[in-house]
Amino acid sequence: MGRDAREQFFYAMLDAAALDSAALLSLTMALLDRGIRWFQLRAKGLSTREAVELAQELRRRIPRGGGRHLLINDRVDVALLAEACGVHLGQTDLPYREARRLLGKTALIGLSTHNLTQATEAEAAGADYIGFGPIFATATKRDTWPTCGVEALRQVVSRVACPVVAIGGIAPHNATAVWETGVDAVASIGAVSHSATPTAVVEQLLSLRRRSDTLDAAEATIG
Ligand code: 3NM
Repeated sequence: MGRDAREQFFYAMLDAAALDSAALLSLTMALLDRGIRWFQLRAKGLSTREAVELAQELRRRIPRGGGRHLLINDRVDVALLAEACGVHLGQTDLPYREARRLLGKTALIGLSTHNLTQATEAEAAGADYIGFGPIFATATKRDTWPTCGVEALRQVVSRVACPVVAIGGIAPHNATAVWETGVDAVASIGAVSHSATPTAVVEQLLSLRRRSDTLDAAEATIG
């Protein structure tokens, strides 16, 4: 991913537990149309065969090039079979080093982290980016770590050099505080997937980022 993750700002989570395949594919197309370029398939409830088929469908819709990236949550086998760009791994998934051995040097590997120690370890291991969360309480992932809050996120953003993606309970009503930490991107499942107008929610999240940038610039001018 390198630093170009900083150009992206919204990291789309395609969760097969939140959307059926048709809705997931149609959301993907709508987000691609709006210029979103980072996508992660989270196919935890699907059989291996279903996960591979869905990943391959997504791959056809998210071809390489133009800065578009498809990553697969957890499943290195699915990523390889779908010729995805890489994987996103949690703390109890395959270790970074083993995933790198299977996927090779050019694959992208993102790591989920939940505190500063994990974040600095993930960066030292070589993660292309880290996910950090859950920032706020979320009903989407019940087996996750305690909420971290925005202050912990701010600390992580200031201490690691690799791109940081914030996740967990992020929605338009609380996103400004998240953007103000200087985080590179936000990810959301619930607020986007459960909305009747998911792309409008993404636009709102992105416009809150622009607004927090404008406020920063104004504060710097005022001193
Ligand atoms: N990972 P929401 S939280 C998939 O903290 C996932 O690593 C998390 O929450 C982590 O639906 C989470 O509120 C669920 O966007 C995403």
